[in-house]
Amino acid sequence: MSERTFVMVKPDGVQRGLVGDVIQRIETRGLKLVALKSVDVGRDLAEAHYDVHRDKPFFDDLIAFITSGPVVAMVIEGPNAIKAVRGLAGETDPIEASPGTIRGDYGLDIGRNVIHGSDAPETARQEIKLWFEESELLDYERVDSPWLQE
Ligand code: DAT
Ligand code: MG
Repeated sequence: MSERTFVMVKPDGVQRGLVGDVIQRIETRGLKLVALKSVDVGRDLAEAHYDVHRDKPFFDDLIAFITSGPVVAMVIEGPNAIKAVRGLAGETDPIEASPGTIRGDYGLDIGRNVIHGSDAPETARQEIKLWFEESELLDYERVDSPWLQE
């Protein structure tokens, strides 16, 4: 079943020059880029995005981090895209993330974990709506799709 997910390269990933690597992993996995933009995240957008974590002790640090520099925001589509991207990302805490995952290859600290990916279909819908206008989401087929899916 094809689905869409919201993906973000966080400010640490942008500053460390990891945007291309993250996108390459997503593309070569066979997932489709539906939308892509750089965003200077303001406080309102950051708080809306992380609203579910508002009461957590790390909330203020999380907002400070995510507003500390540009991010790259994406909508990614494909079969089980949510699970596929979460798998590419690895565990939330990079120390627990397997080598071969983005966080396992590039992270050491839970507060600098390079990438965000939506965790469920409803969250994905909310996050895509929060970050993108409907007109920014492209509708096209990858020419290699018959070679990616039976
Ligand atoms: P994920 O990003 O894997 O979906 P999450 O939604 O639980 O993880 O948390 C959102 C972000 O908040 C996470 O990427 C990093 C930060 N975070 C989570 N738990 C944390 C903790 N215990 N201490 C510091 N930061 C934390
Ligand atoms: Mg999450």
